[in-house]
Amino acid sequence: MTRFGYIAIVGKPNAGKSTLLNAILGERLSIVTPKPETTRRSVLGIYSTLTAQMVFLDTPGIVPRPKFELHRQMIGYIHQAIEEANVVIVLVDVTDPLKSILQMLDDPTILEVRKSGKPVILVINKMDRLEEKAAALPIITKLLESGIFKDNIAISAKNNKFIGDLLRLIESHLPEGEFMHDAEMLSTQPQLFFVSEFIREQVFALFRDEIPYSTEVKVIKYSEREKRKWMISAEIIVDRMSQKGILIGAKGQSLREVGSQARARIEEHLGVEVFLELFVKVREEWRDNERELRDLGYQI
Ligand SMILES: Nc1nc2c(ncn2[C@@H]2O[C@H](COP(=O)(O)OP(=O)(O)OP(=O)(O)O)[C@@H](O)[C@H]2O)c(=O)[nH]1
Ligand SMILES: [Mg+2]
Repeated sequence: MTRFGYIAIVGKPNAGKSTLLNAILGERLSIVTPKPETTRRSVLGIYSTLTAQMVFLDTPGIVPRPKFELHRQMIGYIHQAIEEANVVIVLVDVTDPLKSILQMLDDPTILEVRKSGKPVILVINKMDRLEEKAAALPIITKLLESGIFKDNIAISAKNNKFIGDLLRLIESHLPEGEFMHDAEMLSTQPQLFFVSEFIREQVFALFRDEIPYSTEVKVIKYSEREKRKWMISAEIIVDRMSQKGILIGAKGQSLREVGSQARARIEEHLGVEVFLELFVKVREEWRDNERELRDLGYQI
């Protein structure tokens, strides 16, 4: 007998959802930064053992007050993942104030989880940041009072602690079923998507303030070449003219830095050498423009 199912990983921005997906897969598939709202659309990662295949959906963080159409799209991805899921993981940063964690439990996305009747696992993350592990107990007790959760477990995604136990717990809640994908397969999303994400990751890493949040990346050329470096061109899109100069930097220094860091990540992921060409384009207010968002691949 084998088990197969979809698992949605949901939670507040910065809880460590993408870090958890990467810890499970043993691969840096989903981009991680110290800034909240890094993930903007779901990232699909497949984890296979001899007895189970688990398709994880790492979702954008639950934004309580959507400001732009982009945020509404992000929330749409969370709803979609919950709808597809057989099991839902609610990931909580143990260092977050209890009040804001409890507020999250009243978010429409979590209310949908409640209504669905699907098994929900409370996963307490960042346990490495607690000197006294027992300090998590009152938080866990309070969260369990909500009656949402079937199970709970405390982990450290960053330090790979208790990930095996979590996987066993998930497996016990999965329905019986045949594998839908080859056991070696890591994702069904196109490489183009991951390439654009690795570039965006560097914009998050290297710029401050509103720049990362005003930026999107679109790959415009992707050619796999025999015996030569692969050729990738991408546009970094900003929503105001004044941001273009900041991204490029004096004598193009900043953009070159983004390019060289992103190229290293892309080469590591694809396992080939690439030539990466970046352009900065202004698309005024793209975050609030449905047509622009669709062109950038948002599909909700
Ligand atoms: N100390 C510690 N830090 C962690 C842990 N897990 C994640 N982090 C850090 O928390 C920050 C956010 O991690 P992400 O994985 O990007 O969080 P996320 O939930 O995907 O965030 P969004 O995509 O913005 O919703 C990063 O700096 C991670 O290194 C953990 O177990 N311990
Ligand atoms: Mg994320």
